[in-house]
Amino acid sequence: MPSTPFGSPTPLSPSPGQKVVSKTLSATPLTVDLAGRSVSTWGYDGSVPGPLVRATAGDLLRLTLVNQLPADTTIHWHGIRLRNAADGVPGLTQDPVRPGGTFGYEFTAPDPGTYFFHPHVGVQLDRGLYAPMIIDEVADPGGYDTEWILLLDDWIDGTGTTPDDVLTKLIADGGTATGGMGGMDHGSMGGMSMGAAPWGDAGDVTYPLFLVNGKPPGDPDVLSAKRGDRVRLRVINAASDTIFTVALGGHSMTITHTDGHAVQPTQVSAFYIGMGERYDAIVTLADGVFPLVAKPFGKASGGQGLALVRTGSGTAPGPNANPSELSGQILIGSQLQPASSSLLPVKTPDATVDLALQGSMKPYQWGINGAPFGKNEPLTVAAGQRLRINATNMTMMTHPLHLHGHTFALPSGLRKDTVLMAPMQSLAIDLDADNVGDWMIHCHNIYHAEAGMMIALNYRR
Ligand SMILES: [Cu+2]
Repeated sequence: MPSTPFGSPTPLSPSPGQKVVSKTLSATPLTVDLAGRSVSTWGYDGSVPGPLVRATAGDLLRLTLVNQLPADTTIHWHGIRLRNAADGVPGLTQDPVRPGGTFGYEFTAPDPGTYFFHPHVGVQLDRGLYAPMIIDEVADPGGYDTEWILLLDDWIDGTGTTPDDVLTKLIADGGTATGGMGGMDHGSMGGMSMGAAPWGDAGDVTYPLFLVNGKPPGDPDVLSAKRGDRVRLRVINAASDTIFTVALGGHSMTITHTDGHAVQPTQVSAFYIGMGERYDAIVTLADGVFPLVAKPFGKASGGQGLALVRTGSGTAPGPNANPSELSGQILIGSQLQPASSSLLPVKTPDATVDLALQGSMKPYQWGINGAPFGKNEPLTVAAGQRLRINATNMTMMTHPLHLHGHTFALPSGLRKDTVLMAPMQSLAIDLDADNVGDWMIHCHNIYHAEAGMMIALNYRR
């Protein structure tokens, strides 16, 4: 087998009038300061999160990855409906980028929305290798004064272990050496009235810290604006193993988009966000200092992510701020209703396939359709088909199911590219096969994915 079966992707030339956005991203080892604790990790361009990549829908992006890591890597542009050769999956769409190597990702970003990017190699996502990507609408949507991007993360790298060590231990111990799993009664966690806790056993790894915009609660990011400002929040869950509940103390939020797609505006006190999901919300700011809290769901270790919103004077809430909004009704994102602009055209599916999420903590084995990735049979589709995927979660854990290169519609019509599937839940998801290539469908718990909870969706040629 040749060592470079994929070679370099064909360069793209801009079409007449098309704007080009170029950027170089260097993946390097670095040290970050987490409230006085110095940790070694890997990141993009020397910071965690990495730099924002921003363009307008229809632009041609030319993004060059320079790999200065001591390991192979790639970049996956999460949620973008891009050409297959730029999707960043080693062995499926490209060769891994070797240490010292570079790779040019060139693609048109067709859809506005909130996205992020990260490696698609091993468990590198659980280092500091993630950054936001915003694709703006061609016409200014208006309706808000300012915008804040909030990247949520669970952090363990450099705290005496690495994500690779964590995975090795999960497999060796069959999960027994970690907290937050197997037999915990999450229904009574913290005595909070969470209703029927929807996610069962959530999370395999015990994290010492949770970050918002790269900062722990002991040294939180401070977001400043004026009282009365309308702010667009773009919330991205870049964590590897943590579902968060997000609330802004003293405020309600109006959810406007999920995974880039417009929804019927919905006012909430708090919402769940699974790994790989994004939610946009509009908030009208009150006067004072308020905690924006990302509370991990079902983690035995405690702790939380925190940022501060400041519009006036007042005492800053402490690291353990517990806004009452977290104790009320919490939105499950898949229950949002789509905006009419986000609907797929009405069409009967041309083909149906089954997708069963399977596995267990003990032994630590995860797979789809009877086997781990590499041993399972790829799903196939013909270009032009409306494909229905009958997805079933046959495990006792929640899994965020993520599809590359497309978005899908839930039975309600809600468009997503990542959806939380609760234990034993079934969900029919429809997609239009309009982007030829070989694509991944996988759990966005990066430890589950790396242990085999992935499957390919290949276009028949
Ligand atoms: Cu999973």
